[in-house]
Amino acid sequence: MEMITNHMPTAELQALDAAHHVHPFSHQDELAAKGARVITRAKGVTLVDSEGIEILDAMAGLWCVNIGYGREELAEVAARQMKELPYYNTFFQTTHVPVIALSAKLAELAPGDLNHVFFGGSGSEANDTNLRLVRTYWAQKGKPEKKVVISRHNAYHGSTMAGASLGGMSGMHAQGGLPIPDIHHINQPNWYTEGGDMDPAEFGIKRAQELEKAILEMGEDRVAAFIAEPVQGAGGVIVAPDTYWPEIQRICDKYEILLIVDEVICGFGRTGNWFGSQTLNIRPDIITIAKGLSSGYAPIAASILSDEVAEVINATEFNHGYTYSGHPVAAAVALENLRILEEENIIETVREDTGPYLKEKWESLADHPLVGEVKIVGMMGSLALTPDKATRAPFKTDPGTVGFKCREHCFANNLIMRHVGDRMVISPPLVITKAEIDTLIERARKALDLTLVQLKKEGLFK
Ligand code: PXG
Repeated sequence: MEMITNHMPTAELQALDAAHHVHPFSHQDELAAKGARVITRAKGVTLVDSEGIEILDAMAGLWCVNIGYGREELAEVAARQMKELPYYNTFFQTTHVPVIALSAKLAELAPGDLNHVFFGGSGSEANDTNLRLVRTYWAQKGKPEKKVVISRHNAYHGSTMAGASLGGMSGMHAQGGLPIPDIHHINQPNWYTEGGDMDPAEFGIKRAQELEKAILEMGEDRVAAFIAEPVQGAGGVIVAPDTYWPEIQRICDKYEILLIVDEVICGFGRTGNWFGSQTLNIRPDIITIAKGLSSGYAPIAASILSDEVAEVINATEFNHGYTYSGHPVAAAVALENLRILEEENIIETVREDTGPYLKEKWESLADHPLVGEVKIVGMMGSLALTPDKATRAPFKTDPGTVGFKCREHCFANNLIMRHVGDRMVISPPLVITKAEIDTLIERARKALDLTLVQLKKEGLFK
């Protein structure tokens, strides 16, 4: 890629950024002292920074740029839609062509009888919608007391009051008075850190049965729904043992509660099928979608409801909606993104070709002295770092310290790989080629090597 320099020098951009831009999930002062890396353009899986340096984006932005960067078709569709109808709402007895077409397309793609789409602008908004919606659903059915939503520790469902409350991130709950009432968290199916001496299959059942226990303790007449990601993303790409989801499904079938599957990361090919629910054989009543819906080219999200849920909600006025629900430009961009995913067989390629290739290469990192566990489903993977493979021990320092060091080595070597605590995670654009996968693995191994050298020096690895 040729370098473009139609911007201020990097240092000036960083100074202005530090002076006026408040970053999400960041310690502002520490970041300001260092200077944020300025990203100026991107193509395929490659970002370019303000110094012209190319970076392999193994996170697809924030798990979202599924079709890769730089697809002109989406820019053209957006421009065309902006000229024709840049905005209109669907609140007061009106609708428009992009939102109609996208709703119908999503009904066709979504599993089972998930046929009814309520739009928002972000995954957080869609989960806010879900919370109000399931409570409204039960109130409509004459059961206003059924309002508790059960979720899981270390889940991520967004950053709004409802999203962060539904999520199970302790750092988020510690700020701003969360969680809001009537959200209950059970333990996550993270065998590696919490499984102790149990074998994974037994542990999976045990963790799933915490749902049943919670329902029985609170009373079925108080529980509205259970919400979960098929594979926990922001929690560290935690893949539940095989026994977990069938048991969760059995419990959801047995008791009268709704199952909300948060497909914000797993949707649109990430796991090798259109939806994570298909990969893991889950039958949701509601799914949350965002991110890959537009490959991040426009902010758009949705809740997709089953026929039965929609039937109940449709019989009343649901007093809920966002200015940008079903935004015509975002909807048109999403449709074009779905067309590309479909016509270029991108999801099939992940399932049958590049996904298995990435899996083989990613799993080859298991021989590294720092790596205690390797997980991968489709194109989302994780490595658990440990000073002692045999015992799966944590490091003798604050959780996340080592993960952060490894992440710094990745960043310095032009690989974007995130850390969640002491797990390293990847979620590359689905269009990543085999040659690019080789580069990803090479850089990841180099970062692990450099981390190991550093840890030995610091006495954190013997
Ligand atoms: N559900 C899931 C499963 C998500 O991963 C959301 C909901 C919220 O979506 P919005 O569009 O409101 O952000 C998410 C978002 C990270 C990271 O660091 C992950 C997300 C967002 C920001 C950072 O891994 N996931």
